[in-house]
Amino acid sequence: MTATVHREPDDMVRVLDEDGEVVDGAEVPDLDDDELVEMYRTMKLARRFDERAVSLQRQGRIGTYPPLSGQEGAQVGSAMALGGDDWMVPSYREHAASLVQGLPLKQTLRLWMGDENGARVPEDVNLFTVAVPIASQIPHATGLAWASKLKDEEDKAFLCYFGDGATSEGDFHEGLNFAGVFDTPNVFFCNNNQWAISVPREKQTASKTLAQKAEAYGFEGVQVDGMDPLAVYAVTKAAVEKAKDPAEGELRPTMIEAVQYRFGAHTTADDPSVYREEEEVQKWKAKDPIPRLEKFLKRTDRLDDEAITDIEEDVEDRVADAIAAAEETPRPDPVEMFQNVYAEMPGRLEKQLEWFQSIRAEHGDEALLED
Ligand SMILES: Cc1ncc(C[n+]2csc(CCOP(=O)(O)OP(=O)(O)O)c2C)c(N)n1
Ligand SMILES: [Mg+2]
Repeated sequence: MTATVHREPDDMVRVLDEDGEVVDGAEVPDLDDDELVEMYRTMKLARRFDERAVSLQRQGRIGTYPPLSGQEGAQVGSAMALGGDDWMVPSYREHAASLVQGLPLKQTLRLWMGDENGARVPEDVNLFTVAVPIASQIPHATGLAWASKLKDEEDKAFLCYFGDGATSEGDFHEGLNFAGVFDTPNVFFCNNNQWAISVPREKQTASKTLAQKAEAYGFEGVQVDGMDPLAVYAVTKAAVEKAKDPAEGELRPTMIEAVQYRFGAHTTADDPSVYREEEEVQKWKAKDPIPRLEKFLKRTDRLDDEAITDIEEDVEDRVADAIAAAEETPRPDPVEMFQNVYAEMPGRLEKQLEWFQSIRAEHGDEALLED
């Protein structure tokens, strides 16, 4: 299996072609029928969740939302490759990966509805909180993995997600450099979705691939077709295994560049038609990971139209339940904005809180909250 990560950085790993056929020489990863169908179901759930979340934002029921459509294969494929003791360190678009790791969809909705409690990860879920400052989670992931190594744990890998844009940040280089030097059990997973808001991949770096940047830090970088969930699963699994149990003379970390596309806007605050051509979007939509896996599962008799209808009904219900649960949750008290930032509130924040309480007393909560 580790052969998957030992290759040239531009030798892209593929299992399924755009028609869901297994490409020549590729091996379907070792997942049983139920797991393969579960992969499909989770990708469909993520897609439907995404559509509904964008619609909720348009209706004013969510503040801002970063859509993931197009990226389901990379998220679900990689997250399914983690074992029960492994950790996930996300960026801000990993709603599907976080779901696989155990974060309820309701929590993701609460967060983007502006409730910090949405970022409260359940105690038994090995997941870090959403990181919006680009690349800031990368040194955190290296630190976590280093701490684990210093404690001689040896049974945990730390998977960290970030975007193509993040590879231009100092934190990316510092995080990967330390990972190489301290030989930490990390998997750095770059979701190269071709755009960093309006900045295209070509403006991000003159390097031929993003994966090759890992070579400068002494460990493997590998490209994978990020719209092929089976290829993503295989590569991530191999990288996780290497992180925990490297061969003689081999370093633990790997950087995976998952080449993919975001079909929608960067966030609901963005209009992508201003900076990219519809033709480009259509070109990538032909690579959609969901019909690709569906065709493969149908052809190999693991899925039929009846099962797909059942999955679609189940997905609809689960998304509706998550939305109802999120909307039924009592709104947080506005003073929570001031809490949980510092262990001890600094004077200037105390002053702002006092001022906030005074205008609240003067005008009443009705004037502060939207309808
Ligand atoms: C340090 C920092 N600088 C700028 C921003 C504003 N910002 C938010 S998302 C983004 C683009 C990130 O692109 P990429 O890393 O490719 O991730 P993607 O959103 O495409 O998944 C920028 C510049 C930020 N959040 N943090
Ligand atoms: Mg990007």
